[in-house]
Amino acid sequence: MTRQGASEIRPGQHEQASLRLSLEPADYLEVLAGQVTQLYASGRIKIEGDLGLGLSLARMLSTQAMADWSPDRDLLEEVSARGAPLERIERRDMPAQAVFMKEYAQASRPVILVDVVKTWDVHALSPRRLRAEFGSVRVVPRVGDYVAAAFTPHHTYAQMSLAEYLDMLDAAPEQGILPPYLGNNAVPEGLLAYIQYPPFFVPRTCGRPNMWLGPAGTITPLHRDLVDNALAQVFGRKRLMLFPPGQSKFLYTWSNSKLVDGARVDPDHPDLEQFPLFARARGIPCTLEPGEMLFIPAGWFHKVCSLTPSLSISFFKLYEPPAAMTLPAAT
Ligand SMILES: O=C(O)CCC(=O)C(=O)O
Repeated sequence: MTRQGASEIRPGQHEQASLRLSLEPADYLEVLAGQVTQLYASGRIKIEGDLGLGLSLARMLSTQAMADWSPDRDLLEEVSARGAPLERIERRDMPAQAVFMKEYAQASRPVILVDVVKTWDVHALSPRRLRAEFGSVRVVPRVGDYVAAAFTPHHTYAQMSLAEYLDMLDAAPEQGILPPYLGNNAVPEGLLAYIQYPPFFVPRTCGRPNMWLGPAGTITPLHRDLVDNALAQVFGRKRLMLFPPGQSKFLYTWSNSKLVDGARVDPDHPDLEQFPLFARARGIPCTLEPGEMLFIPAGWFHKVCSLTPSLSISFFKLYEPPAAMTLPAAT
């Protein structure tokens, strides 16, 4: 790969390569299955050169391989605008599958399910048990200004054991300083036994679940995934602000990815001079409590802030188009 010039893929080595990724051929399938951070942390992918760029390139390969369909942003925006505008996110037990599909997934309506995570062995995922059973697992938390770097290859990462990371979990948040965040890391193999896929996703249509572990004060800035997504709160609390897909015109979106759009405006501190249309946006706040699972339909914008030390697990339905895209467009 080279920094300048038209892109060209050829076998062999570029004499001015700015980045080199090496891995065993057998691990390539693991990359395609989304195991990038884990492979890197365990030394199975070697990255010479810019780490942020290397990890993001490897992730891009996997996204490309998984989603062999293309998101239709207009359709997602149109479908979500069909019902009455949501005032708040409903909380309820998981309904029958057919009801979930019709009233939430196909209707592009987020919902908080209060009974789904209750069937997990959440004690096995407590900081104490994580340290005891998985403390030696190598992890690569985001550090620095990962909010500014979000959805770009410019992330910086630290490398440590999970036990070392857990030592930081109870640190009090410091004003204006982002704590290191173990965000969007594939759930380590041994931990999968304690996690259950949401009842409304067929597991083979999802990528590997990702974990989001961090102290109070972590932030994932406003963005949307163009895939159906479920966020399960294992411990701790998170505050979210959601915006329906149809409000993309007020949020100053940008994208360098097939499946994620960033938003340049920060809903908690909007700069209305720079982003005047944001004054017309209507966000829906909600707080995710331990044991709750939020279904985020494809295309819904969300900003996520942890209020306490927190562990969430996310499930992205990557291998199939969003449910809301399976309905015929309104005539
Ligand atoms: O929990 C977080 O910090 C972000 C989660 C998220 O953005 C997602 O699941 O799509």
